[in-house]
Amino acid sequence: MSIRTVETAPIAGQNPGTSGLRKKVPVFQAPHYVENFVQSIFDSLEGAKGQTLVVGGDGRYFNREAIQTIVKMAAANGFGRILVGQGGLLSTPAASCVIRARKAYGGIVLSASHNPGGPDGDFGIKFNVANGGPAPEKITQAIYARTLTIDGYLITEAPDLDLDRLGAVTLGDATVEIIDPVADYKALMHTLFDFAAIRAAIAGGLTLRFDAMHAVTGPYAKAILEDELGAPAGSVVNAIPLPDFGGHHPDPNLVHSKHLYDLMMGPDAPDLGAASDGDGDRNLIIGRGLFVTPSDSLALLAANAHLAPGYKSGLRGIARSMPTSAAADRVAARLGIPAYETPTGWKFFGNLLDAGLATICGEESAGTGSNHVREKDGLWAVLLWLNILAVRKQSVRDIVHEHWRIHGQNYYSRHDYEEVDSEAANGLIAHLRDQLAALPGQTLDGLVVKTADDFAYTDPVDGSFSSKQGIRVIFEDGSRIVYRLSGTGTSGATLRVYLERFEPDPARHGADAQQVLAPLIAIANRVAGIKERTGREKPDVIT
Ligand code: VG1
Ligand code: CO
Repeated sequence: MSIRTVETAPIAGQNPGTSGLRKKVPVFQAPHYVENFVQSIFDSLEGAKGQTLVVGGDGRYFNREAIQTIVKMAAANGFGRILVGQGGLLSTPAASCVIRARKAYGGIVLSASHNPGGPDGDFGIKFNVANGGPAPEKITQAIYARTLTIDGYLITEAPDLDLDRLGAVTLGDATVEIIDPVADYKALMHTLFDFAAIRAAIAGGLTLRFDAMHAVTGPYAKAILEDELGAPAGSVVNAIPLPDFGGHHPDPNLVHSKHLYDLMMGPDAPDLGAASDGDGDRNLIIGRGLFVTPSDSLALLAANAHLAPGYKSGLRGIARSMPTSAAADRVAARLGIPAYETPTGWKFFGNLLDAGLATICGEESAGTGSNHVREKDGLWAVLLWLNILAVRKQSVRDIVHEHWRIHGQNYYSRHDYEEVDSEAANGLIAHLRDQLAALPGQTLDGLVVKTADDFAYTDPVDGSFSSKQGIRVIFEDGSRIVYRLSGTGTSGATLRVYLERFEPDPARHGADAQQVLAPLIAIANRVAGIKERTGREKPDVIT
């Protein structure tokens, strides 16, 4: 088998965002597009010769084609062993798990996560490092820099591999092994959760519905929730991964999981409703009659984690992304452990987890996870919830209300304006930056601005510095408005407005968040001039 060197030229725009390089499928299908980016990854690595690389994706359109190319390039670039999930599948948390369990050098994960798939949908490529987590900014910046100068790539001349047949084959000097995508992950879950207790609770009548949204989590959820834990067949729905996710948007929020929400609010609701996204790293949690905001879910999981065997000795610390509500901080304060506030994106949790500073991390965007891998993990969150329900033998609603009584409630919502004109969105943020100095001390609709800034973060472990991570306007009463532009979209800009208000009084808990936050929403719209600058009357998605 020969290795071919192919001449190429730089392609503009191969700049990884919040979570890897994401573009429309036709962009990735253009000549040399995948090859340039993948070679730029390999060119940015040191000491990869002879090492193990993990490759897999969420099964979306173009997954298999991209994997064939990547495997042939990895072999040509000197990797000794390439592990590929059967059928080209590996959820993001499972990829992280396999990288760690098999002591790989790193992994390439193909996914555009919650973005739609199909021929006109989105695709993405992400590189993860040896700890199993997304490459830190230092590396993604080096990869991008390389894409601007690249002039050639290496690829093994070979017929396509059979991605469906388990076992090892030789490709040039490398061995390619097709592995069961679920096995390592399932084994890890067994070390963390009390499967016997959950199984007993389910046998005793605890009911659940898990919507895999025709994305990658289906096989994992079937194997664990139905086969291992005994949930009746049909508890996991939309379990077969499809290249176009069945035409749906695999984003487990209240818009795209409305059917699940309606079920959970209706008379036939099971005890727990959950869903995961395209690549399996997000989770939606709905109790019977009660949606649990991701920020609250993080706080609740942290407060109750000790009920699961993997966390029985307690947590070292809790980390959340800056826009995530401060509910988790209240738990950390009560437990007497540190709380960390990082920029958006899981890559910022890696150092805290590696250094043992934090045990549980989470984001308001429906991502929660722990030190068991270095990605957020949708099914892990569902299992931890089930473990808690099995031990506490209370409803989700009762557990949440009790949590609020102890800690207070952080009312929270995010408003997204999608596909906004990029110039208008950048102008809006610039306009906010211009106001930062003048805002503190001002009274807006009766609320006094305490501080206003552009969030910047210095990593406490390696000192790396990230600036311009979101505009914060914080009021005297602790209420908060955060504005930032998405780093995962593929067309135009997405403006995210995050709103939060703390309510200590139990008599006022459990009200409608949009109503409670209405005064803050009005201020947020006015200060940023959202209507004037974007032409939008209302957000596209409210979560
Ligand atoms: C979004 C979320 C962020 C998450 C990221 C990747 O980023 O806000 O919290 O880490 O998606 O998640 P942004 O830049 O669009 O706000 V996933 O499940 O898309 O890999
Ligand atoms: Co995802």
